[in-house]
This record gives sequence, structure tokens and C-alpha cells, in this order.
Amino acid sequence: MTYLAKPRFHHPGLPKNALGYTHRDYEGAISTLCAGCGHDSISAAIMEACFELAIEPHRVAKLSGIGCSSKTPTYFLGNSHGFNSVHGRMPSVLTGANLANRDLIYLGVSGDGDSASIGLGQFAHALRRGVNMVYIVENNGVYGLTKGQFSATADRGSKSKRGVVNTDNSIDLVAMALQVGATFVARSFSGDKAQLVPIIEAAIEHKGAAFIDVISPCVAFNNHADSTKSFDYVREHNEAVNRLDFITGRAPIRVSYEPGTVEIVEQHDGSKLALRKLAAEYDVHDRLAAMTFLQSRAAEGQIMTGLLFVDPDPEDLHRHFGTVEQPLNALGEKELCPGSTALEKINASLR
Ligand SMILES: Cc1ncc(C[n+]2csc(CCOP(=O)(O)OP(=O)(O)O)c2C)c(N)n1
Ligand code: SF4
Ligand SMILES: [Mg+2]
Repeated sequence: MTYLAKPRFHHPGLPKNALGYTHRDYEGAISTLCAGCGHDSISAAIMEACFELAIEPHRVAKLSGIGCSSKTPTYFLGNSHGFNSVHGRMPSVLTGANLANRDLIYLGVSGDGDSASIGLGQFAHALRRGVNMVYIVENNGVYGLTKGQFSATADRGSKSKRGVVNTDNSIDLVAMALQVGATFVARSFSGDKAQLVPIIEAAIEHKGAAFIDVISPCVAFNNHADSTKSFDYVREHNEAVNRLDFITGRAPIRVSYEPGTVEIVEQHDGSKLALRKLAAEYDVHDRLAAMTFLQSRAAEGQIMTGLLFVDPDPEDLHRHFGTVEQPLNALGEKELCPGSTALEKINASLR
């Protein structure tokens, strides 16, 4: 419970990262979610990724909308900046914060209701504009917080806990992210930490719009036999296209796979992704082929996971706008206000 303070004491032998921080330094308040909720596993994966990357918590800004998923930033990175916005409006608040201070790592946490129902427009436009962020949707196919109504990602034909059949077609956020130009697109499962943690690490280092759809079963309303977002269903139908190891620019490459079975993708900042292909015909750099492949597998009922698309040299919104390297919120009056002569010139050019 959030009103219960966590004990400050921790075991002196806890492992430390390059900054000398332990996992405790990446925790937040005690979770109030249902025991077993997939969202808590995603929070754990985010904390693990930030610990492993030795990120200073004050360099992260967590933003969310409304929902059980959007509550989760309270439960991790308690020393980071946080903003719990309005339902479906996280992307525009994140975009504004990113424009004002490009120096922070932006982590947008949302739900399938928050992003695919009320916030669909915001979701598409933030990705289309290339906002440098990690956008995570904790996808359970229902509005968990308001007692389990179908969301727009619920599969047609799937049943609610009370047996009602969903007759609407579903929205695949991964397909949309690919279509609108996101430069890093992945899908994972809250029950697969080994896959999810390196995907989050790679997304944090990616300097563009990174989208991760994480299937995250709602144990209270959508974990029954006729659901396509239950733990059992996802375990049975989940097929990974690749396995990812994330390697920072500093670390030497040390992967345990057979030579020739791993593709090394270098990112702009020098970090590397070691990708072990599991689906022979899958090309992680071919956006169009990825879209076709994913759609055809989805039609067969398969849930494809892994790193689905990456552009190793992405452009972001600041590059499009040509903004200065220094964060706008750190500029002084002299730089922000060019004076009346410059204003006259601009006005004259518009007459
Ligand atoms: C403008 C507005 N409309 C409706 C609601 C009610 N509401 C709160 S959370 C929610 C859906 C949350 O679903 P999702 O984003 O999937 O999160 P989950 O709880 O499943 O993690 C809705 C409809 C609201 N808070 N604000
Ligand atoms: S209602 Fe569902 S989504 Fe919300 S905390 Fe409970 S299990 Fe998680
Ligand atoms: Mg949901």
C-alpha cells in the first residue's frame, strides 16, 4: 500500500551497479495492484533495466495516463521525475516535456485502454513525430481499473469473464507503430523477463520513438480460459522472432551463441544489439516485410514477440526541428529573445 513506507534498511551485501546503487535505489512505493497482475512484472523489468544500465534516477522522467498500468510509475524509480496526466493524454504531455528538456530519458507508461481507445490519436502522432522516448503499453485487452470492459486491443471472438463475446475488430498497436514510422518496435510478455529486460534497455538507448507492446494479463478480469490475453493463452501462442542481448558501448561483446547465428546491430550511440534469429525469414530492418509477416502470423493466431523492427540511425523530433543541443529550459533570456531588430526582420519577411 502506498501509505505503508518501505523499510529503508537493506542487506549490506546487495549487488551494486557502476554507480554504486543497489536495486533498492530504483524502487518506488509498495504496489497496490492485484497480486499476480502482469503490470508489476513490467515494473520489475523497468527497474532491472535501469539498474543494469546504471542510470541516474534523476535523469528519468516517467509519464503516464490513467489506468492500473498508468498507476505503475508510482511503484518504480521513486527518485525520478513523474507526471500522471489525463486519460489518453500522456503522449502530448511527454512531447512537451521532451521539447523543453531534451536531456532526460522519457518513459511513457500506458495501457491498452489509455493508448488504443481514448488515446489512439495521441499514440499515433507521438510515434509519427519521432519523439525520443520509450513508450510502453501494458496490454491486457481490458480496462482493468474500471472493472474489465473490453478495450480496443481485445481480439474479436474472445470472451469476457462473464461470457460476453467481443464482436469488434481489434487494433494491433504494433502494426500501427510500424505503419506510422516508429523507429524501434517490439512486443514482449510480462511473464518473460529474460526477453523484456534487454528490450527495455535497448529502447532506452535508442534515440528516437521506441514502442514496446507488452502483453500483461489482468488476473482479476481477463485471465480465464476464453481470453486471448491470459497467461496460459500467451504462453501457448507466443513465438519469438529473435532473442536480444543488449551491450553498452563500453562493454566488450560477450555472447554465448554459435558464430554466425548472431547479428550485431550497432546503434548510433555505440551501443550494440546482439540478435539471435529464431525465425529464419524475419528481417528486423525491413519495415514492410515485418508488417506482412506479423499480420500473417496473427491471422494464424500466433503472438509474435521480440525486437520486431529497428532503425539503427533514427531521427528524432529535435533533429526535425533543428533545435539547439542545449535544453531549451536551460537557455537564458539572451538566447531566447533575439531582440526587436530580429523580430522586425521576421515580421517583414512575412508581409
Ligand atoms: C476522460 C476519462 N474517461 C474515462 C475514464 C475512466 N477510466 C479510467 S481508467 C480507464 C481504462 C483503463 O484501461 P487501460 O488503459 O487498459 O489500463 P488498465 O487498467 O487495464 O491497466 C477508464 C476508461 C477516465 N478516467 N477519464
Ligand atoms: S484489475 Fe487487472 S490490471 Fe488492474 S491491478 Fe488488478 S489484475 Fe492488474
Ligand atoms: Mg488495459
